[in-house]
Amino acid sequence: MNTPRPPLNIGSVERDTGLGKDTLRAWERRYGFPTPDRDEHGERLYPAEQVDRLRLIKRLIDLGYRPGKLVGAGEEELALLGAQSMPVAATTDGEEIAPQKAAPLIERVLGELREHDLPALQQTLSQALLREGLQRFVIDTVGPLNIAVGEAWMRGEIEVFEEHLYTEQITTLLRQALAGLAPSGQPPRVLLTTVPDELHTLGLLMVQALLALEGASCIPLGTQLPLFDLRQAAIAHRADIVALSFSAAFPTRQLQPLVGKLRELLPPEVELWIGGGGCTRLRPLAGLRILPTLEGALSALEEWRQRR
Ligand code: B12
Repeated sequence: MNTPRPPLNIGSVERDTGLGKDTLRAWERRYGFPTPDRDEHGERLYPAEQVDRLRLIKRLIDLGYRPGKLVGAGEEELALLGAQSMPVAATTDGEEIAPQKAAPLIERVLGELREHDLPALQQTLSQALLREGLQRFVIDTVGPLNIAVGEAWMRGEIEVFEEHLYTEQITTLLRQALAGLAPSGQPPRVLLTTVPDELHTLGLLMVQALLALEGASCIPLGTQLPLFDLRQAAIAHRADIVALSFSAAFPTRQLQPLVGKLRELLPPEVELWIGGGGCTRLRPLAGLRILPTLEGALSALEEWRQRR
């Protein structure tokens, strides 16, 4: 059974939903939603259900809906728009797979997470990896699973600790698979990391698995590497490519200036590849390759090899 979720203050709601404090206050005045409670100091406290609704509204705004229409929409209308906008993943051959094709496995994994059945979860995931092979597992299974786990968390159907357990299991499994691949020593040399404030690691690990399988030499540097250290690392490792992941949670305001600054810092011959849910908000820039999908990383690798 789910335990009651605590209310959040305005700063936490801003971080969680990506909606700025000014926007939250303006909507309250203009549309009469959200309707936060107040703590003993008079500060706003947002009930978890309102935060769920705000998260959904933000996602729909990112998809191009107008705030005014969404904030005032009824529960049913919003739920319908939300269901219609559920992300759909694609297989390597472009066929849609989520939620239909991956659905039984997704249901099983979510069930095992909710039941806290770790051995069963480990078995389900490692069997899927062995059955499908690393490339298809990463693209066809882990991709849709991430989305489903994220959606379940957003709807309050799984707890934060259950989401963490999922991430740890996938991380362990992908690291084990990577450890089994002999280092190729072949170009390109790809340095993988995230910038400060970007905590999501799975995207990087997924890309690493795909590139390593194709014989690229991957240099994983974990998350949150400051930009100057990134430049130093690229030079020290003689990287051909710096590959970064930005999740959809990364603040839009920071994205473009930060990427521009990094591009200036990196030696011009080092390619900059950026992927993840956040990268679709980036504007094109000379010397920058925007790769919203995992398949994009495979094509970009092939092109890099043809160019050299
Ligand atoms: C696990 C998880 C976490 C974990 C991460 C732990 C870890 N070690 O990674 C923790 C708990 C830390 C976390 C925190 C947060 N999270 Co989170 N998280 C997730 C979850 C469930 C899945 C994993 C993930 O890493 N996804 C990111 C990658 C794998 O997916 P992607 O960005 O879409 O990228 C795809 C491709 O673009 C490609 N790709 C990714 N990187 C790259 C790089 C290259 C070079 C290439 C070629 C391709 C590529 O790979 C993916 C293919 O599937 C996602 C759900 C989801 N849909 O992914 C939410 C999700 C990303 N998180 C979300 C949110 C809101 C947050 C928080 C703000 C929540 C909070 N209250 O604090 C914080 C932000 C933390 C921060 N500062 O970064 C939202 C973002 C929504 C939005 N529009 O803003 C999501 C989408 C969940 C949701 N449905 O609402 N999260």
